[in-house]
Amino acid sequence: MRQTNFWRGLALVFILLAAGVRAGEAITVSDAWMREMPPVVPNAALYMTLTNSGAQPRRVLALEADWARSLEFHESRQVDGMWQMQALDALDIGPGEEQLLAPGGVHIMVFGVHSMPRAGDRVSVRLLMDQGQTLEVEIEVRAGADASHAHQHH
Ligand SMILES: [Cu+2]
Repeated sequence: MRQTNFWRGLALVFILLAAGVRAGEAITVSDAWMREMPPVVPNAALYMTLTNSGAQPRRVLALEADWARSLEFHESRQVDGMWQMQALDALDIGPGEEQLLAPGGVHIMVFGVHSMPRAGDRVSVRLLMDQGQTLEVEIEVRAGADASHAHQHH
């Protein structure tokens, strides 16, 4: 009887571990990109789509990249005809929801770029998740000096 309980307990542990792994994989990232900026510009903006296919709300707590000093979630908003950006503490993605990070809306701001990536490069950023996981995301660098969203107000 004691043996049976032991094995049952062990089986439960494995089920919980498997559930934990699944929860960590519930967030997927697609279409991650940034626009190449002139080398003199120290900042850049990243865009991507985050999908939560799990049953739990998830949160991205922080962001890291080896090629920049710091990263933050930002939200662009038009207030009285002027574009303003506000830093967000974290990014929430509800169960079954999609968060579209795109120009003119929520985006990831990159500060203190050590060396501006060039069009065609691939760089990576790390998303630090609420349950301690880290999601490594590959960013495609696209050409085009679109000065309209050059974040010169930083
Ligand atoms: Cu910004």
